Amino acid sequence: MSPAAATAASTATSTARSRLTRGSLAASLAHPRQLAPHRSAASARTPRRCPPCLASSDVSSDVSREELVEQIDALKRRNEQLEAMLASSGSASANGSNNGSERRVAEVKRATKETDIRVFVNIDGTGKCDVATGVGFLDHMLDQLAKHGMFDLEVSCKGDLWIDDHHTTEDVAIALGQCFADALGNKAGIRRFGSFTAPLDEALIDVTLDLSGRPSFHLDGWTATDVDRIGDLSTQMVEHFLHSFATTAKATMHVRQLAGTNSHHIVEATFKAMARALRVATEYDSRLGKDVVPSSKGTI
Ligand SMILES: [Mn+2]
Repeated sequence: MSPAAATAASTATSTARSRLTRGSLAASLAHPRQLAPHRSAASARTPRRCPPCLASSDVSSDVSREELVEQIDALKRRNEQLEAMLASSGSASANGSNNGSERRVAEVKRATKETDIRVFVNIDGTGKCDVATGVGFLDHMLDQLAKHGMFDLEVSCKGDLWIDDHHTTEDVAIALGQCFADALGNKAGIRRFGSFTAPLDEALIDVTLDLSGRPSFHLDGWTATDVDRIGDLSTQMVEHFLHSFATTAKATMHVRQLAGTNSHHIVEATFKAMARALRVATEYDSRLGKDVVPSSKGTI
């Protein structure tokens, strides 16, 4: 039975009940000709069209009031189940990621003597971010990546910060790049290329990337390293992070500073531009079949 039919049954039943006078209610429910006139040859006085769902149900002339109420309740429950099924099937097709069958998510766990890391990425996310690396400014940058890339991102890292921020920053980048590579799979149907120029006050940073399968990283005119540290993150490690990410994500990535003097602005604009460029490159191309790899070679 369709949800519409179930709704019709419920509505028709309540309509039938509302037409009964108060005095005849019990008797009429005990003899439910008004609900199922087609079952009663003697009910020529009340020729009414029978709802299709009642026609197929087991309403009979000797059914009790309690049984009728049970049947009505069962119809309502079935109606709710069907509506829930309809709602869930609707959201699944609206998601439509990875040929409509697979979610573009990945998790990487990486444990060494230097760091113990878990990273989870949902490419088709909403920008939810739950990160704790122990390096505050790195957490802030990962939040930019999630928010502006519309990725859901979870990162936890217990690193050897008593030494410095090097292993933590580098290994988070390695796990993150691996997550993107894993979640994107064969990259069928995606745009593959992405480019974005992000301003932040005086800073203007362009990130152009190609999820090419060939790791290549280039940094041009980038002056954030004019200062040694931003908060608890050494600026040299930002370059190392970007390079490590591009390597494990197997992406070609160019970062160009077009303007900027404040290192905090330069780094933050870099992550925002990278997030937006990644968002474009990982999104599905509506003109490309979802099983088509965007490469003249046929594989990336
Ligand atoms: Mn290193």
